[in-house]
Amino acid sequence: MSSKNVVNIGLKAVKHFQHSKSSKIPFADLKKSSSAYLSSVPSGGKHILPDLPYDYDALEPCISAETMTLHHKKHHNTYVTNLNVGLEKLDSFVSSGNVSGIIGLQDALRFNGGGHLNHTLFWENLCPKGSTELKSDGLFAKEIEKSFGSVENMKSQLSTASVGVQGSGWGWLGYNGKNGKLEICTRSNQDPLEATTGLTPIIGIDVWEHAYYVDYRNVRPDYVKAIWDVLNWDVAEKRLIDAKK
Ligand code: MN3
Repeated sequence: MSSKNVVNIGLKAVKHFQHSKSSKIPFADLKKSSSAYLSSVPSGGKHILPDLPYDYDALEPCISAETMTLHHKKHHNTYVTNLNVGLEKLDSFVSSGNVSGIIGLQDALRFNGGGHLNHTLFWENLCPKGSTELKSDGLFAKEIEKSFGSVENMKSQLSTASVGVQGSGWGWLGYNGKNGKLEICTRSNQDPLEATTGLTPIIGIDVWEHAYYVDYRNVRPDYVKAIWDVLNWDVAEKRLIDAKK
C-alpha cells in the first residue's frame, strides 16, 4: 500500500474522532487509528516533499515558475513539515497514553495530512500545455458523458463550483463507487476528498489564493479557466480506471 493510501486511512480516523468528540473514546480505538497514521510514515522516518513531475517553469504561461516554486517549496513543504511534527507528537502521546493529547492533535493532522495529500494529487493532475489530451473514444470521455452529458458540461460545472468555493479550499471531480458516477464536489481548507466524502479524487483544483495570486491577482475565474490548458488528462483517466477496479 502506498503511503498516500495509508495517510487516507489516518484521515478517515480523524473524521471518526470529529463525529464523536468526547473523551469517552476507548484508548484502544485511539491507539488503533493513531497507528494507521503512524504507519503512513515512510521507512526513512518522515514524510518528504515529493519532487514535481516537471520543471517549475513547465506550466508557463498558465502558471508561472514563481507560483510553482512558492507553492511547492514553501506551501506544500510546510504541510509536510507540520505533518511530521504532528506525527512525532502523536507517537509520544500514544506511548504515554495521553488521550486528550491525541484528541487535541486531530485538527492539525487533518489539516496538514490533507494538505500533503491534496498537493501531491494536484501536481500529478497538471502537465505542460498540450502534452496530453482527452481521448474522445476513451473510457474517461465516455464516463464524463454518462455523468454530465458532455465534456463541456463537466468542465463548466467543475469550474463554477471551484470558483464558488468561499475562502480557501478545493474543487474536485470525484468518482462515486456506489453509483458508478463522476461527481463534482468542493471541500474547505485542506479537507481531503476521499476521507470526508468517500469519493475517489480524479481531478482536483486548488483554489487557495496562494495557488494563483502572483499570476492572476484576485481573479480566480481566470486561473480556473487556465487550469484546463495544463490538465493532465492521462493521469485523470488512469485514476478513474484504478477507481473502477
Ligand atoms: Mn495549495
